[in-house]
Amino acid sequence: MKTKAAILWAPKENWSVEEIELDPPKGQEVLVRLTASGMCHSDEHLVTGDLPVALPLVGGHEGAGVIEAVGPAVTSVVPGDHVVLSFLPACGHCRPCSSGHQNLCDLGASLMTGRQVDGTARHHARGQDLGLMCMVGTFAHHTVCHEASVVKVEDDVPLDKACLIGCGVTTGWGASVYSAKVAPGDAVVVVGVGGVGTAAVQGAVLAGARFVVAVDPSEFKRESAMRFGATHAAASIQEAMGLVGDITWGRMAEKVILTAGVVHGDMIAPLMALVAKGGRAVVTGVTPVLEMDVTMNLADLTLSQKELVGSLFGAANPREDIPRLLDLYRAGKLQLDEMVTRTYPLDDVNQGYEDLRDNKNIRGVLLYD
Ligand code: CXF
Ligand code: ZN
Repeated sequence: MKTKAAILWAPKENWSVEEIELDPPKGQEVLVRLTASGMCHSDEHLVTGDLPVALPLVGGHEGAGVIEAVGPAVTSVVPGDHVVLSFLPACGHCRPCSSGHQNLCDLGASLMTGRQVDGTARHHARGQDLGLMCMVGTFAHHTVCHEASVVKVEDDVPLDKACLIGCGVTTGWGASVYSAKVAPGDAVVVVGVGGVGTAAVQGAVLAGARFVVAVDPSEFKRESAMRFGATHAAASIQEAMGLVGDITWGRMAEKVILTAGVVHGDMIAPLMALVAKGGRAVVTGVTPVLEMDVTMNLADLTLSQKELVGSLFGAANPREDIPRLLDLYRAGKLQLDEMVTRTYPLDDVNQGYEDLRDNKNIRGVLLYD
């Protein structure tokens, strides 16, 4: 069939919205008619080259839609099912999946190849095979992906909001709740309050933090974070240092979460200075893959018994946590509607990323109809 998709043909170029050829789903694959896709910063990293992947590729990895057809070996969904596309697959059978770490599913090995699990492509344009961002490619009206990448949700869930759970919201909320293990009474600092950071703020609030300090150079994002429950805001880590010292009587923050758009090794030393004795810093965010150096004071790590941990997709289990977060949304305990700053048709994907670069959006969402 033919459909429309946003393709990145070469680094540093704009997304090209064009008609593509889409093959039918094979084996365990599904055809999804997409309703919406969040515009995560990680797709911008493809453009800047911070995430080196094989091009050309269909962008987007934070989508939701309706199953239109399934391959002969699919068992978990049927046509008509509403689904959220998870940026990480969860097969449910491999060792990580079956031990409660679905975010580390072995099928994730194909994440950066841009190919289907069997190594081939279903998407084609200009006579070439196309890869898929995170094995899903949600900047398109339709896609074909593995059933491990879709999680069935209830029919009444608004898919134009549910799409955010496929990456950013789960990444941030889980960074607070699962990776940082924010506990009642903790002082928490969230560095970077775009989409992921805003979800981290919400997770910290729900977990009972007494203070949540939002750090971001953008005034718009700092003000926005206060509406999502942050108690204080600072424009830089340096500024946060004095503030956190004041409000914790010098103890500093039990939990610090770094969700900057691009994470560099020289951010770690100042980050660790915000952490209290016995506290924990969580790093989630894209880091240029060739960067090897991290600046930090090892004596502070041991003598103050601090922890520094990485977090992928908020250490969440997509099959359990995507429905859990939607339940919280329906119960009014997770704000998703308010996270969507602007919506765009697929044709305006480049405008959406310009707005992201200009710090105008907490989340931009592409809407398809
Ligand atoms: C990223 C993490 C690194 C690989 C691409 C996707 N996560 C979400 O945006
Ligand atoms: Zn993402």
